[in-house]
Amino acid sequence: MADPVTVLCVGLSNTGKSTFINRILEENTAINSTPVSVREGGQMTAVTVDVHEVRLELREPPPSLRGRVLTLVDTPGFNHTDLSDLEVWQKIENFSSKHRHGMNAILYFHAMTDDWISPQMQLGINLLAKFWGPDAMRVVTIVTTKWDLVPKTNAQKRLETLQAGLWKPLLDGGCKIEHLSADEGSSTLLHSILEGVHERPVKLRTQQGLEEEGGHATKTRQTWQRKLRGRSDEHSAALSALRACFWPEAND
Ligand SMILES: Nc1nc2c(ncn2[C@@H]2O[C@H](COP(=O)(O)OP(=O)(O)O)[C@@H](O)[C@H]2O)c(=O)[nH]1
Ligand SMILES: [Mg+2]
Repeated sequence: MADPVTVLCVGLSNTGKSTFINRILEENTAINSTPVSVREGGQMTAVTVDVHEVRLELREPPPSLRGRVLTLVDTPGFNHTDLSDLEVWQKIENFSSKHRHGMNAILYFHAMTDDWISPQMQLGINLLAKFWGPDAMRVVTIVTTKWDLVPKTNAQKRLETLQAGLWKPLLDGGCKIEHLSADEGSSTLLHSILEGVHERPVKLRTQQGLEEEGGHATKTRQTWQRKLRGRSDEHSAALSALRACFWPEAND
């Protein structure tokens, strides 16, 4: 049987990853797939705690993908309410390292309503660039969402700032950008991504034999593990402080 085509969706929480996947599910034939949870009306409830795979058959696949199962992978975002950035990354890393075919496409979601470059946004981009490596940029597409919630000129300005700064290393590596409209467009976008899908999927660099890179990748990995652990500690400290504030008796 032909290998499945795997599309990994990553990005901060609340950027529209699960909504995108659910729209595709509505329009195609799902195989063993249940919809993924979406934040109702943008409420701050915690959703998508685990990496979640949905498998489906496309109603009208591009000719090169006929007869192949499509797997869409939803992931919890950085800045998650209930998970530290380290836990989020470990879940993504764990999933990717078990997925022996690698990823045919990686979609990095960005909400145009996010009007500042948060540390988590920076972290997500860095992990993408460092761990998937420069060769992976050929399968990465930045998907921008929530255009309907921001005045067009503001969004355009934000986009230019991101392209010239935070996203530049990805774009220089050949990563593409697609804009997703709120009401329609998920299937159109998926089709355009699948038409350019690479037969040579990418794997996490850590999977490819660290010795090839003369230990450089190991060092990169250790540095990022340290940074993530630092963020994880901050997260735990913040939660303890909140707990102490709201439920002081719990600390007695
Ligand atoms: N207005 C608007 N809301 C959106 C759009 N995309 C997603 N949402 C809403 O944003 C919230 C977060 O979406 P969700 O898919 O759960 O984000 P995730 O955390 O990245 O999976 C939900 O309430 C969605 O209905 C969009 O393009 N426009
Ligand atoms: Mg989600």
